Amino acid sequence: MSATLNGAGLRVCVVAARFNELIVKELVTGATEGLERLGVGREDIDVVRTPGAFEVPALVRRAALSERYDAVIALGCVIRGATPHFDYVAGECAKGVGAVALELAPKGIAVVFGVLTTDSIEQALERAGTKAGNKGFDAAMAAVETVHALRSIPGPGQASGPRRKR
Ligand code: INI
Repeated sequence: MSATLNGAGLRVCVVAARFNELIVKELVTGATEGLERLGVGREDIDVVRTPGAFEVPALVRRAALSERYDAVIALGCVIRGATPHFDYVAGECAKGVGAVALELAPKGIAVVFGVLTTDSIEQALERAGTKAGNKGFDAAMAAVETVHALRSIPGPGQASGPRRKR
């Protein structure tokens, strides 16, 4: 069965870090263009910025719990340096966004991860609209598809009970 990629009527929050802005601004553009291409209204897309990727999960959680959005897209760019900082920032960001995705799944709200974690700025550029597509655009596709996938399954208290064998 093909994926449902109709974004008409959905409200989406894009949470994007400002760190590595050269890259992240391309991800934000990719995400908003992707959402609009799927039918999400321009007025139904909000973009919220955070200082860095470490702060992204907190804003993602606030947006997801606000009851204003059907989907939240996390964007950022963490580039591996000579220090272990990379692992802490990238790890906390991925863990935090993942935790919110699971927390909000029962409510049918999609939370998707479009944060680049790369070894070099070249690799990041490749994934921000040059050689390897645009991870922000991909995240937009994933957000709309995931909203529909989540809502194709009844949430807690919505099912009519398990089918019984006759
Ligand atoms: N934030 C990023 O988004 N990307 C990075 O590559 C990065 N590095 O390399 O340090 C980064 N650091 C900032 C961090 O996300 C927080 O904003 C900061 O630690 C304040 O909490």
